[in-house]
Amino acid sequence: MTEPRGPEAATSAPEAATSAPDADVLVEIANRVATITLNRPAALNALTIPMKERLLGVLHGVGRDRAVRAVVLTGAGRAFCAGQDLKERLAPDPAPFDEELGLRYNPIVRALRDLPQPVIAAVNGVAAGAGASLAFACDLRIAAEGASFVLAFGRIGLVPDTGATWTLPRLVGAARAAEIALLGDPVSAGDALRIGLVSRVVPAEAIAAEAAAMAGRIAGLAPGATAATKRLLAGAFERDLDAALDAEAEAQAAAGWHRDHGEGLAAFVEKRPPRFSAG
Ligand code: T3D
Repeated sequence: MTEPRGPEAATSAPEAATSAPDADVLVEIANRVATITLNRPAALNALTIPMKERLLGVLHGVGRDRAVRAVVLTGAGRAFCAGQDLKERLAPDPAPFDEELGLRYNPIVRALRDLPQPVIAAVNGVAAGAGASLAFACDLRIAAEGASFVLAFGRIGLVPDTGATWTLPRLVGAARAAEIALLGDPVSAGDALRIGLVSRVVPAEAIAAEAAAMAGRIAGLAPGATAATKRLLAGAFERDLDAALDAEAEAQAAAGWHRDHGEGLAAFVEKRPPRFSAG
């Protein structure tokens, strides 16, 4: 079990250290769970260029940290994330969209996908624009009762990005995705639960504990098998049945040879909790 870490202790993954409590991206690693908090509450955690670069660095650092078994992504204050900082875009000479997406947003989505650890989006409040897209890119989504998802892109003459046109239909189906993306109406937490966009809705005051408990359960599992399960699920809609069966068989063969499988079997017959390895 890892102790809570400050910058001085995060030697294996320096990007994963919190530089200061007022940093715009916070990361706390405790009990084998990395909690990443978008931290610009006055701007509803809208994403600036430095913030996106920091988030990407943190994700890469966490991905390399074999002591971390699960990740929680959440927002400080009343919002999860209001997407792109629109005031930054109004500054003289803003970054071109292809650069912004190619260098920053899309690598964040790829990093979320490529992390071996499952990522839980703890959607504590509104998730708008690319903020919603980030939540969609996570492996699991839970929401606070007052949270909502808004694909606000159309209102400002933009198209959904940061993976939303790919993730959303896979999460809720084509018909609902079309309504959410084309009309841009907020999806309440209750509706998100009903259509399968989130898997749980909890009172606002319980969301951090709920996410920590879920992450803690994942952190107690065999990390190699968990990473393989994440990969299999992420690729599910890209494979036909034959390919899925082959991918499962290949992953299971690897899991079956791993000492964690032996430990799981031993723990079962000895009626004790398993002690899985670090990766
Ligand atoms: O490079 C690229 O740009 C490409 C990528 C684009 C991806 C995108 O994300 S585009 C979509 C960007 N996001 C939006 O369009 C959402 C804008 N925000 C809103 O629609 C609303 O703020 C919310 C629905 C999210 C919440 O509404 P509400 O009434 O609860 O809060 P508010 O009063 O609108 O906002 C509170 C403060 O946060 C306010 O600041 P102030 O006036 O008190 O100083 C507001 O300006 C600020 N804020 C909210 N969203 C953003 C923001 N500041 C900068 N950027 C924002 N996106």
